[in-house]
Amino acid sequence: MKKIGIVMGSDSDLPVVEKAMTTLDEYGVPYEVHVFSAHRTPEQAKDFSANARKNGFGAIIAAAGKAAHLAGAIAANTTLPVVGIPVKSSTLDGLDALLSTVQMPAGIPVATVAIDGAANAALLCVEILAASDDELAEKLDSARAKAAQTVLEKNAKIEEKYNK
Ligand code: RP5
Repeated sequence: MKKIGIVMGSDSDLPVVEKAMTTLDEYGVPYEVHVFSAHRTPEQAKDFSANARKNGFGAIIAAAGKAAHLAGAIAANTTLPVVGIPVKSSTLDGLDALLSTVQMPAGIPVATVAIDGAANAALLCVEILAASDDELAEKLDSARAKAAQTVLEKNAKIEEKYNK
């Protein structure tokens, strides 16, 4: 199975990024984690993304806050799918990172999830791999069915309590 690359702009992003790791663990998807900054260590960020395909990666998650150009900088050097996580690490509550990550000009896509949306970033990567992996697709289907069942049970309790 291909690996997922997880890149964050600073170790201060780790508490958010950890949710992506635990989600990938749940699906048995291998990953590597790195701190590469688009502005502090741009050469390392470039080397990683430029060599990611030949190094066995299938998609890359890039998490950054503030003027968050990491996901775009990673995407500039690879045609692997790049999923951006805008991190809430500023006085602007992550809106700065959201706009910086989501507003990529045409030609260099970054699939941007919600502010701090690390679980969905990981799930999107699992779905990307599952496009050519039936076993992984079955795991996704079964997780969706389980989540639906949970909501149905909650609904039943609420209906029983309030609908006389
Ligand atoms: C961004 O600046 C990082 O992704 C982080 O979210 C933010 C703050 O970084 P630190 O100053 O905490 O290293 O580059």
